[in-house]
Amino acid sequence: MKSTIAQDKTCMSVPDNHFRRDVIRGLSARQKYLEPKYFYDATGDRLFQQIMESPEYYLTNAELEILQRQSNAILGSCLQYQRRFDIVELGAGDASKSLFLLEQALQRGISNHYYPIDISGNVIGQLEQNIPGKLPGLAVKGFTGEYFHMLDELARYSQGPKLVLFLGATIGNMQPEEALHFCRELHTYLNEGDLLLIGFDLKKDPSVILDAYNDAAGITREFNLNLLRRINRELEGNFDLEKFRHYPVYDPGTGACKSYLISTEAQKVTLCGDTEISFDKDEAIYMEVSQKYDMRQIEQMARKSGFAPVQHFYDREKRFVDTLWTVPSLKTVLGNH
Ligand code: AVI
Repeated sequence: MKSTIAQDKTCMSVPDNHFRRDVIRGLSARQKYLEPKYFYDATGDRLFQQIMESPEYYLTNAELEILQRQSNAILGSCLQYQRRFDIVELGAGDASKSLFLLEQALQRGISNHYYPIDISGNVIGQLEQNIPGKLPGLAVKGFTGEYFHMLDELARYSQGPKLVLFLGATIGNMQPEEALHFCRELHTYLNEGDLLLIGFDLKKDPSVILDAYNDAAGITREFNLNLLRRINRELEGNFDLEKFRHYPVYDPGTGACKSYLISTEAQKVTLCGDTEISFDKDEAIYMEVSQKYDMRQIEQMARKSGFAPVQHFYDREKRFVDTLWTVPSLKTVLGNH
């Protein structure tokens, strides 16, 4: 399979930004790819909301059930390590799940500071506006930007013990090695006794997983195609969406559920005025991984990144887990070797 790619020549009408550079780099690679963070423009946000409400996408309800039913137990477990702590959330979104935990933590006098971090300023603005009305007494200070940059910022506001939430199986959108690297880096921002509650989607019946990324109403298909639409709009692209097919695959051996867009014919697409991308018939654009884990892999990831697993919280059907990890004391770490 051979495809020819013209170099990006500077086109004045399309600004030279990260999106432009990342799209051109991805579509010029041998295995073409697009970065999933770019799914989330205003239409992408709306489509993702619809995915979460679709009957096939079990992840959101499974995790909601965990937070609804077990927030008290989660906090009980945290109390073994800290009497009071600030709650930090990475990728807070609308915080609809974390609200259960925040409410219990506030009522029990365990926490009255919530620091949501999100890449979207819109999301943070909404949280700062809405949460104080729902949970009076909870101080909310949001941060807009990349997680680790914002954790650096946060250090100026919160120096005490922390519970960090990283929910929604967002870690699944990283390859396993990348996820491990991410957890290691997160560990460097935390202190002994700090806590991390992290959501993983679990390996299960492969057809249940595949259906979640191939819903009958075609919302996930639209969600993927919308990124081509975004390229058309923001980078003066001319993708014909009719000529790309949504193709998700799940490998029960590795736990990787990957989404591709397949070019249904040989074609050329132009971006940014004069950058030409050639597609062979049946050539794939790799769009996203949604990695599934088993508990052995999760515990291994905790230990390899310097955390100690504390307790696992499952939904009733054991489809999903929110697992609580802590930063152990150096004494404990050395004692284990
Ligand atoms: C955000 N993330 C955890 C979703 C997932 O399940 O990987 C994104 C998604 N992509 C298609 N459907 C949902």
